[in-house]
Amino acid sequence: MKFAFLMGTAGSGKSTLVLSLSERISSPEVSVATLNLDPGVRWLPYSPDVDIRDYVDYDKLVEDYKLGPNGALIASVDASVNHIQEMKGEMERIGADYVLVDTPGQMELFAYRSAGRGIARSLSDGNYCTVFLADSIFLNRPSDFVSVLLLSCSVQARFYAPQINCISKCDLLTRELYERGRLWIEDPEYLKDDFLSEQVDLQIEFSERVLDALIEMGVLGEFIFTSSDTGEGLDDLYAQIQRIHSGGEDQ
Ligand SMILES: Nc1nc2c(ncn2[C@@H]2O[C@H](COP(=O)(O)OP(=O)(O)OP(=O)(O)O)[C@@H](O)[C@H]2O)c(=O)[nH]1
Ligand SMILES: [Mg+2]
Repeated sequence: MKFAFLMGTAGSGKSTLVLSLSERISSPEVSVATLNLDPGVRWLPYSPDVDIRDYVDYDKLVEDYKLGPNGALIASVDASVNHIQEMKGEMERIGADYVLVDTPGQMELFAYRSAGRGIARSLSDGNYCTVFLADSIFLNRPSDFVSVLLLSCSVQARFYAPQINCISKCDLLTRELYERGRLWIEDPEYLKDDFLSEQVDLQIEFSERVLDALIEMGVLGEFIFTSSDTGEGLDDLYAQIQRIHSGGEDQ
């Protein structure tokens, strides 16, 4: 089983992409299972084959420990670790070729707590990649996009797994923003020019160094524009997942 963990900014379209990508990948030859790891989610656009909510009761944690919404989410994600073997057993019984994993809306709960990486590694026996979704709204301003590049890097640094970056919901971009975004990704010098012209004096040196480091790390040039609405980029995304899993890049 090959796992892809979808992570990204809140509301970036992770759950919807689990549905659209699973529909795109599924065929008589290729089977796909879905796994929901968001313990607090009320409604999902798909019916998960395996669901953390069957093991961890978010509402009960709120009640029993008098936790606020974020405290209960943290406790829920941490409690998920105790159920890895049961979820793994369920996944093995299903025996799909690919498992698409939906993660909590509050990205930091999964990405930045040790529970997240532990769950990813144990569930998949290290056979996983991460898919980072940057909402297309972050293409509105150069500084927004640079911030989301930093987020993408931080996920990469945490999981240290092969990572695919996507600009999600690209159908919502105006033609102008879409083309400017593509230009930024294809030639970082355009992003640098636009980014630096947006900064005020004191920020320029710091900003330039941050962006130079991102460019040097090669984070740009690897973003796929995806849309669950129009299906744009889904074939590319699947091809990248296949390439990672067949190319010996597994962790
Ligand atoms: N136009 C458009 N809307 C989308 C797309 N993908 C998701 N949405 C909408 O964006 C909203 C959030 O989508 P979700 O799939 O719930 O996003 P999420 O990242 O799982 O959200 P959280 O788990 O709450 O962080 C919903 O209203 C979706 O219908 C897309 O490709 N295009
Ligand atoms: Mg979601």
